[in-house]
Amino acid sequence: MQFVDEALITVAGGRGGDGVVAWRREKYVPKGGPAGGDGGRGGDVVLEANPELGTLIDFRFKKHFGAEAGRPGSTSNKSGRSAEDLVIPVPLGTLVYRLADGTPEFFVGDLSAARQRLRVARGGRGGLGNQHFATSSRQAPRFAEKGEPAEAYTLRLELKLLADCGIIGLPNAGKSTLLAAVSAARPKIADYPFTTLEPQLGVVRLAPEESFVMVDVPGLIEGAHAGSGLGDRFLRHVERTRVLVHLMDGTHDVSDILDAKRTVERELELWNPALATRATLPVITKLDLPEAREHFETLRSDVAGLRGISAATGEGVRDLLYAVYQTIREAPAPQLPKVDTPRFILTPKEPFDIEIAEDGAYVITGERVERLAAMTDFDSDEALARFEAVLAKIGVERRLRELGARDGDTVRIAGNEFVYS
Ligand SMILES: Nc1nc2c(ncn2[C@@H]2O[C@H](COP(=O)(O)OP(=O)(O)OP(=O)(O)O)[C@@H](O)[C@H]2O)c(=O)[nH]1
Ligand SMILES: [Mg+2]
Repeated sequence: MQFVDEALITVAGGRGGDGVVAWRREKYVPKGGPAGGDGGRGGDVVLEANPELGTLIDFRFKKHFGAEAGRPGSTSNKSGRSAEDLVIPVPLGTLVYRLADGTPEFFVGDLSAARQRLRVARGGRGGLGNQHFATSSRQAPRFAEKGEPAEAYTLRLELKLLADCGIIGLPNAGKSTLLAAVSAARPKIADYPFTTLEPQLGVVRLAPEESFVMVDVPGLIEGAHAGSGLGDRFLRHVERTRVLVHLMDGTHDVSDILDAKRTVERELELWNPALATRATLPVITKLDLPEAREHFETLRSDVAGLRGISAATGEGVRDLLYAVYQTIREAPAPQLPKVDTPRFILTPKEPFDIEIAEDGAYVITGERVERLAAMTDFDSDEALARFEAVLAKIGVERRLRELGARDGDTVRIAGNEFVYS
């Protein structure tokens, strides 16, 4: 069983609806003023944490998600309808990263609370209708703005599976042996301490609808909370469980067993005081060995709720699993450590860049100019004039001159070619 579930998906917001060119119609007025409505907003793509989902497996089959575009505006200054957001359910605990060629991935957010939402791609805003472009010198603008292109990203989703039950105890207590006996997990088992180096997950199935996830962590030793034996790396997995099974090696002397129990309890509490009150089932292991059975009989009167099991013969194991299952159903969900979800960060507006291509053309790139180009209807001379006016205003014109552009040179922006003049 995989510990981390992953998926790559693409998300695209909906493009904004186009603004339109229209004129007011009034009685006795041959042609009224501009009355073209604005386009509607394109939909955002939003992830929503759904506690009923357990894996990211659905994303193996559906990987591409696009929100609807906004509708174009219409006459009489009527705006187009905005599109609904596209809401994609993901399991609780999903981490979201954004990928981009050649740059490290960017952490977008963590969906750690039920129904929490995270916007992962913004829809485009609607283009403005011609009503907005009237000025005293241009009373009849015959152009409108096109809808804004939307954001589109490739995301990596990562799900850290949450275990319901943690198996804890000193090294060599028999934790991995128990996990292997009750699940399909195949952790390494050996007669020496620190056999297990990474947490191992297994799904325990009691009946078709009754299952839980168990995590077997490396043995806890004194100082684990401060990092000894890599304790700090796996104690956080234990932290998220609803019930703990505390295994004690029955072959040890009675006084050593009690010492071990206190050591483990202290380490848990030092790591997180909430663990001191977590439901815990104390269990003596290796009951098939005579000395273990003897120690178990002695300890029963001292340790409340003590159970005995043998993972080798299966004795007591079924009862233990049902007790674990019952406790999980009754236990409250553990308080997860709070993760601050960063607010959605918009792609920064970069200033434009001008490069001279091999054929001598000036190639202008940059989010703002490319967006402006995408929203301009180049079939309209007036729209083109406005486009040039904006370029001049943000300094593109001056920079071209500085670079030596002359009349007749080619200028390229986002796939459109212009003649410099
Ligand atoms: N006789 C007997 N031996 C057992 C039983 N459970 C575990 N063992 C043995 O105890 C030794 C340690 O078992 P593991 O399951 O590797 O112990 P662990 O707690 O996972 O150990 P670490 O990963 O090192 O912390 C192995 O030699 C097992 O075969 C049992 O029920 N009966
Ligand atoms: Mg182990």
